[in-house]
Amino acid sequence: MSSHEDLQGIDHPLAAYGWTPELEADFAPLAEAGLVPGRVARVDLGRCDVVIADASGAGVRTVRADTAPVLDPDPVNCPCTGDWAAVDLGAPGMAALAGLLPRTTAVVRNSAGAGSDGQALAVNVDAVLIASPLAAKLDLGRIERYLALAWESGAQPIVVLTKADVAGGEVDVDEVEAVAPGATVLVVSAVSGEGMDVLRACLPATTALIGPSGAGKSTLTNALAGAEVMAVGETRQRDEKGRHTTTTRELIPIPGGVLIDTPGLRGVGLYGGDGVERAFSDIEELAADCRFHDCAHDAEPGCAVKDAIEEGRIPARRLVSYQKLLRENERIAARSDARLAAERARQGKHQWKLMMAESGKPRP
Ligand SMILES: Nc1nc2c(ncn2[C@@H]2O[C@H](COP(=O)(O)OP(=O)(O)O)[C@@H](O)[C@H]2O)c(=O)[nH]1
Ligand SMILES: [Mg+2]
Ligand SMILES: [Zn+2]
Repeated sequence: MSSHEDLQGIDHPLAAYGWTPELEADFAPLAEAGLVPGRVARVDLGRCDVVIADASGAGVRTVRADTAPVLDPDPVNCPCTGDWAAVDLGAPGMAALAGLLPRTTAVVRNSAGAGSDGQALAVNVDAVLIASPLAAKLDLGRIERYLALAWESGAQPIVVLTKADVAGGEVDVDEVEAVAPGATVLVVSAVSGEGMDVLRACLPATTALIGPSGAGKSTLTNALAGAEVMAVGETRQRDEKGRHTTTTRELIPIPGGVLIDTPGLRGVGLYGGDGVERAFSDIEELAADCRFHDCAHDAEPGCAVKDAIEEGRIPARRLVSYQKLLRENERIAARSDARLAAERARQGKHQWKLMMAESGKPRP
């Protein structure tokens, strides 16, 4: 993960967007093939905006590109804001994405609905800012859920308690730090400027901003960008007929890197992985001292987690929250196993058809 300083060392207009010498080296064969590197700034149906070096090679420009060549049956693997792409500027009709570079990190949620599809919210990010407003009563359970999602992405989570100006100086940072082991907790106000310098100093090359709608994400983005780049107070976008449109996630240049502002999410379902274990590393560590290795921390004797709760070292609420998120993750894992099995079955059929075409009759 690159710091601002590392990036300033390379002479490429996309360096301001997080392009590194390592990426440049990986890209060399694609450049040989006449493709140019670009960073996906936003994605719409079948199209995306991608930032590439301009003709002078000193600045950048944004081009519209067709995403059809890189669409994938699994929505998680479809182009997402933050992807590094190989762009074919000479494709017939309009520029097209010819490939996506392997991702370093991905913030993925279980998309709403009954299916088991995941949805990538932001990829190739170094840090995930979890915005939580001090204007309302702190929702620790929600912060824990966002932390599990952030840890699972592979990026470093940072909890940002926003709207400090309306909190009246009564912010219990300790209480939030207790639910965020391994993460930094900051208190900021985009209105008074409190904490903004500390936040700026924490930001790596690429940062994603997540949190419920109204948390002050777009206001924070504007403050960090030093310009009104995102509409404030807009929780959902509608098209001219008043229908809700695809929610947009935008890549915004800020001094020293880029920020991905996400629209307020109704819910963030977890999408498997070990993010919950990492978000609850305090409980995981205690559990290692339980007498039974498969202790459910319920009524077993010698339970180190229950002991910690009784002694007031962790709140009972936190154990309930941990177990709830673990169960949710197990459910989605079971569903995606079923989906993978179905996919494999389909692929099997497809292979069989191909073999039949070759030999004229099905193999036994
Ligand atoms: N007092 C105060 N209000 C804020 C602050 N940041 C955002 N707001 C207000 O909170 C509302 C939601 O902000 P917005 O940035 O749109 O939140 P988003 O939905 O997370 O993008 C708007 O009315 C903002 O003016 C802040 O630091 N202090
Ligand atoms: Mg917003
Ligand atoms: Zn136990």
